[in-house]
Amino acid sequence: MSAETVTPAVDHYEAVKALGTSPLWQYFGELFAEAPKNQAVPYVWNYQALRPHMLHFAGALSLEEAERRVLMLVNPGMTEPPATVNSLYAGIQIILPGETAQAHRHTANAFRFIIEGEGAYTTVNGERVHMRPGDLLLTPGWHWHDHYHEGDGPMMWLDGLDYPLINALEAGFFQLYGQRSQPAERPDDISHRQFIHGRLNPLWIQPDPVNSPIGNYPWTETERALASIGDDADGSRYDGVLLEYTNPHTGGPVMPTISCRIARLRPGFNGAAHRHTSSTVYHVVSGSGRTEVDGEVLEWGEKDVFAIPGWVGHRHINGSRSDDVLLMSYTNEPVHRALGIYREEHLD
Ligand code: 1HN
Repeated sequence: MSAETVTPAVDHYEAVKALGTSPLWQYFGELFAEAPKNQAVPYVWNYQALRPHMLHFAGALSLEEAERRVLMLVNPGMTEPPATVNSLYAGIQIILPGETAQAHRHTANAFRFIIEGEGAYTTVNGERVHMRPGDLLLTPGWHWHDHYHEGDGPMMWLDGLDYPLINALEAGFFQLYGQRSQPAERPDDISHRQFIHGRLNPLWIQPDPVNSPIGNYPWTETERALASIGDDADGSRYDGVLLEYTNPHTGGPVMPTISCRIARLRPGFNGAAHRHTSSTVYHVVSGSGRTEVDGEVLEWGEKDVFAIPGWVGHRHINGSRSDDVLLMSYTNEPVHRALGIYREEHLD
């Protein structure tokens, strides 16, 4: 036997790990998948099942105890942190007569789509914006907002926010106003009244570079637009008569990260199937139908919310012979387009 000393084998994997590195070849397939592998799954939230619990919490929890009385619509594939689809969140909020949801602001962009009740308003940067069912209200990032209900009966709406994206970008800030309500400093509903949706714009308003200046897109105008198109338009073979709520200054989406839309699926509409990288949350304003997604069928009815994650093939169907389906939706498509990563594929 020689007296040679045996040099212990160096574990290069351990050594490079201790040096703050990682071999790319062990991660390559995961980091560079052939196509996106989304965490979110297609899912339907049943409004009629949730409603009694919303009413329960309205009685059980005051707005002094909860910043906002909201049930988050959490995608089973995206529980930590909770999100509804990849970059977007949805929740159902309830407020009772006489209550104030205190004034605050955050860098996340938000909108509300009113589901039921009347007589509440949101004050957004000093403007009182009144809510009626079907209205779309905007609270773009860093705008002060508080809600007050001066009507009768509970008021419920869908909240949509982009906080999953804003937090992923580490750009989340939040601030309380310091008083529960902001003073009304501008005439009520003025932002809606002084814009006729991009066709007549007040020239004294300095455009905000990214956000629509309109506080409320009232349902009466949305209905009028759909009625004016009537049955004469071709519509999209995927989404029927699909309209985008626009920023009157740019013609683009209402906020930089969220495009809000309304679609009419005529009786018997049988959409073509496609998939796209952007993710979408839908709210059924009226009617009922189904969405076929890769190997699965989502059945949805009035006031339900459903999620279609990115790159999931889907087809919308209105099985009714007599009734329209009206679908409000919001999507992160503007983010994908701005970054040059939007892709869409026809299936069938
Ligand atoms: C928020 O500020 C509201 O202002 C609703 O009504 C839902 C969800 C997450 C973060 C902030 C509101 C919210 C929210």
